[in-house]
Amino acid sequence: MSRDEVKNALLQKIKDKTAAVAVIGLGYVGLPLAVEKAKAGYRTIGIEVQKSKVDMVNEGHNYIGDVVDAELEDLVKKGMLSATTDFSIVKDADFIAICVPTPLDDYQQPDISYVRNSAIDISKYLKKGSIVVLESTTYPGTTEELLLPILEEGSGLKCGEDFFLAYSPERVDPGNKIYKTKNTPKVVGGVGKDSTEIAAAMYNSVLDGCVHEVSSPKVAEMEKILENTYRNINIALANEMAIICKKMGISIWEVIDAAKTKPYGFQAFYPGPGVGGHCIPLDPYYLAWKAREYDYHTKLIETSGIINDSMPDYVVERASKILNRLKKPLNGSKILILGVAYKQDIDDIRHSPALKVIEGFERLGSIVNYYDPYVPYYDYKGAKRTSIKELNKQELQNADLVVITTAHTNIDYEFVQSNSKFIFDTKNAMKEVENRDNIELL
Ligand code: SAJ
Repeated sequence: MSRDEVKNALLQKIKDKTAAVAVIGLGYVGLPLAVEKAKAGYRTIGIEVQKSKVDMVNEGHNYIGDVVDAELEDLVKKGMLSATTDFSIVKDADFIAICVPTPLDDYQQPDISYVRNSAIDISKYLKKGSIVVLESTTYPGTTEELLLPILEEGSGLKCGEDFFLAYSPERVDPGNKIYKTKNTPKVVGGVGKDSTEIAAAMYNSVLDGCVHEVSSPKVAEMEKILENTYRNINIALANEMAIICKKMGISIWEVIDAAKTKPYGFQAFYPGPGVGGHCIPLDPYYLAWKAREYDYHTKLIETSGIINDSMPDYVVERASKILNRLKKPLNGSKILILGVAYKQDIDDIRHSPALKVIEGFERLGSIVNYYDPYVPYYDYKGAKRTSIKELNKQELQNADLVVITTAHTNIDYEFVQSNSKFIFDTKNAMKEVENRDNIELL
């Protein structure tokens, strides 16, 4: 088959929905994507290393907040969606999406091993006339410099002739009630025009949001890094402004609300105990690492990381001053932490700054309990912790200081205010509470 025949055959399969889809990694990105592809009519198989997740999917049991339980169950029952740990199903796959983690190692260097290992496993079974699309956030160059050679060498196929390759960054915002996988615009950059066209055709057939085509995978990789670095740096700005405002006796929260009245040229970011999640605190370091290959040091990224990473200790320092005013040493004081998830109304604690705040208090001898309705227990650095069962009057009055680190919206903050000795609110979660006598804001 000529290259055009290979391309047109794949485009036809996408058009008539006979293309077989494989999604590597069934996490907060992969499972919603697999569900959307199956809903669009493509028989979809998720390849997941964790057997427990494979079993849950095959039993029709959902484990991702952004996926509708009944939809997943129905798709599995109909045979449109299934999961496996076996990569050999790639031999029958026409569209293969890689949605695996791209974490940092202990030295803040990219850990690209999940992407590399997925590519190696795919290359063993990759068939002629298929397309591979990487969705994981990564440094510019990953698709062409890392993925492409592994797929060609392992399969003996030629990219752009026998198979196609593209990058299309995931844009999942866990817990976002408005923007989901289906209605969020998608950027696509292929290795050559044909790869871009094929990848765009697949996303257009599945998603409602617009598909924005760019000239190369590098552009798509870099735009995703820009999205998240933009957030990281602006959060650092909000944090630094909060520190300055405190010194000047100005409310940062009032300042931001005032700045927000500007209808153009300003987007509000808010200070907090630090930056959590699996993207914002990590992704900028993928760029910082790659930039050094070009003898460039990303000063702004490094500085924003230093500011954001200093916030947990700043929260502990501020709390110690509050307790000092109450004539209570930090050492031996009872602290109740409200919220350990990395952001409101979700159950994910990855890189959550609240965990570092708790560590900071305990290092100075405080006795710390936490309450998080989304996180009944967690393991952190080998220590298991359990949330207090109920946020009742006794638990609140028991605490010398209540520290709000995650602004969950399902907490009765009026009740918290009227039953606590003192509250340090680092997220302005209590903005609707009238009586401010025992509340201090970051
Ligand atoms: N945070 C602040 N101040 C702010 C905004 C956020 O302190 O003004 C903190 C949050 O509390 C959280 C962290 O920063 O700890 C990250 O917050 P986030 O809202 O960026 O949440 P993520 O990381 O779950 O989702 C982000 C997406 N968020 C939004 O676009 C709103 C988006 O950047 C990416 O699509 C996604 O990560 C990803 O997977 O890359």
